[in-house]
Amino acid sequence: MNQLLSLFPPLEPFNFGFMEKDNHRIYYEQCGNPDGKPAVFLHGGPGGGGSTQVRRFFDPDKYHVVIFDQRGCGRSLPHGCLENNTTWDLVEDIENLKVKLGIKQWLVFGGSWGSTLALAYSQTYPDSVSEMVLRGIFMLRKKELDWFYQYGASNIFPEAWQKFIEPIEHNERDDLMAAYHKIFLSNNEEKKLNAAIAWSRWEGSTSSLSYNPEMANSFSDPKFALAFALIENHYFVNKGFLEHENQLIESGINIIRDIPTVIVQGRYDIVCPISTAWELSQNWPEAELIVAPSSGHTAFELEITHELIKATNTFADSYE
Ligand code: STX
Repeated sequence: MNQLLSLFPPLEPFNFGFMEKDNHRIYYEQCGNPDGKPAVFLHGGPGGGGSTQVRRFFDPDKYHVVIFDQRGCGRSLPHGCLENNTTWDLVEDIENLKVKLGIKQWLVFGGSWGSTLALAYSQTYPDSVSEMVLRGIFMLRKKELDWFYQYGASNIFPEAWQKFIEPIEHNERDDLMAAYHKIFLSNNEEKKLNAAIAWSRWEGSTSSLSYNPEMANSFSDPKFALAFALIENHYFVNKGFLEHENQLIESGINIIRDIPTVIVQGRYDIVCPISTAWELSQNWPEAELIVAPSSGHTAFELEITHELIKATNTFADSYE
């Protein structure tokens, strides 16, 4: 491969604010060129929040990038709030934000849970979406959740797995999702926080191709971990609030078939194994699937960053 494309230089938003809805205050920011091609960034988790790094996937001269923190996480308030917090609330938030900012259509960029939400949004508001760039495909189906939270990924990262199951009593380990849910609903704040850190650290330990202690540590930050773990677990026990589990990957595809889309997937993604991206692309051959051959899950794997930026650059060049 030639020289890999890497993140654009760090930048500050030209505007930020909060969108008030229900009991939530949703943080958003606008970066890049106000007259550029509109794009919205959907972060993962759910519950992961945005970051200053994700601004850097878009050429700031060419793009008008909107980044927001989904309900209950990142800079949005109240922190960790699960009330009025479903996939369909988030879909409405995206559309409301678009209208509020006077945008007609935008490119939707999302990885992991961001790819789930991108499909839910585009299948609800297809006319709002000009293109999509999706990464590390996650469709929130039982087999995907079982792989990561019960049996599968456990075989590849056994040291991290041991720490993940530690907060759970032996007799409850046959359903870790439910056991964690019970703790998260309890009033034992100390136990809850320790469990949230263990839950979150598991994902931080498995997101890079090779174990990255910095990433594991950043996921262990108590404030981050609490929202991340509570929100993820809430969405997962509720099966993503989908009508049926193949809604996004099968029946919804006809609605978005013609939206130009690039799917970037790490071959060795342990959080969201490539088989899901493959199934998606079998159902949606019009979308371009790019496999990063030596990469794991995160958008910051070098090959994945390269492919994501290549995709945003290509779509920017077709914008007049
Ligand atoms: N969750 C996968 C996901 O969406 C099962 C995800 N993984 N890590 C993240 O999101 C962040 C980097 C946003 C924390």
